[in-house]
Amino acid sequence: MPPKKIILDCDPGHDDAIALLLAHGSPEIELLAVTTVVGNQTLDKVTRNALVVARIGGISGLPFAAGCPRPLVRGIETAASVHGESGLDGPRMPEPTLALDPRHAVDVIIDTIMREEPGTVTLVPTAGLTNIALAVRKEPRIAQRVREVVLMGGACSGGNWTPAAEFNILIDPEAAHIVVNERWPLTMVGLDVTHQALATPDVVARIAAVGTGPAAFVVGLLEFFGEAYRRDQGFAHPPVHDACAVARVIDRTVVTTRYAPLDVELSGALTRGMTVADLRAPAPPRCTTQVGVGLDRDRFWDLLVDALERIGEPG
Ligand SMILES: [Ca+2]
Repeated sequence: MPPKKIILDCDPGHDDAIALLLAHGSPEIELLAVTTVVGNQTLDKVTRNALVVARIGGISGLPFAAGCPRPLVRGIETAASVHGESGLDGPRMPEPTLALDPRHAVDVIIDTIMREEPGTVTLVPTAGLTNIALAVRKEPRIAQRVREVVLMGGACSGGNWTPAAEFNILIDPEAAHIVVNERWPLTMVGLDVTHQALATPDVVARIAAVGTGPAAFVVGLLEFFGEAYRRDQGFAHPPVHDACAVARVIDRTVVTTRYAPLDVELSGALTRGMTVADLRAPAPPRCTTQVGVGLDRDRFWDLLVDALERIGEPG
C-alpha cells in the first residue's frame, strides 16, 4: 500500500503537536503540507509552534503555511486556559529553523489537492475550519478531488467549550457548516472518540521510555496539558484529541464510525456550534458523512509510540 497523502491543517496546540509527530513518524502517511489557522492561540503563535514542532521532529521538505488570522464571522476565541500563553506551554521550545511558505494556507491546500492525482489527498483538519471552508469556496473542485476529510471536532453528544459545542466547531461554526455540508466524504472524529484517548500515567511512561528528544518533548506537552485539563476541565488525564484523526487515517479500524447525516447549529441560543448527527436510524444510502463512535485505545497508543520510535535521536 502506498502511503496516504495528507494535509494537516492545525493550530498547535499540544494535541496538534502530537498529531503532527504521529503523522511524521508513521510510514503509512506522507505529509504533503502543514497549514495553520487561528484557534488555540493567535495565528502568529500557532504558526510559530508548528515550526518549532517541525524542528523537534526533524520535519522538512514540505510547505508550512499560515492561513486565516480570524474566523469567518465571529471574533477570535482562543484556548489559552488549556494551551497556555504560547499555545504550546510546558516543554522548552527551540527557535524554529524552517522558513514559512510565502503562500496563504488556503492556496497551499488548493494547489496541493489540484496538483496530486484525484482521490489521493486526505485533508486532516485539527482546528477551526476557517481555512478549509475558504479553500472549498475559492476552488470548489477540491470537493471532488480529495480522497476524504477526516477532522477532529464536534461530538455526537455534548461539548467541551460549552455544554453543547466542541471548541474547533464553536470558534468558527459558519466554517464548520460549510465543511460538513460539502459533498465530500467526511469523517468527524469528535469528543466521543477523543475523550477515550486519555494519556494515563502508563501511556506517558511508555512514551518517556522511547528516550528520544521528540518523545521527551511529548512527555513535557502531556505534563502541562494534563495539569491544565485537571484544573480547567476536571479530567484525571488529558485527552489527546487531534492525534485521533491522524490515527484514523493511518488505520481505519482504530476509530469505529457510523454513517450519519451531520450538520452544525448556527443560531441556537444555547447550542451554537453544536454538531448534530442523526443516529436515530441507518443513514440514507447517499450519506457521505461518518461520525466516530469508538476508539481502539491500545492500538491508538501503539501507533503513537511506534511513530515516536522512528523519529529523533536517543537523548
Ligand atoms: Ca487543534
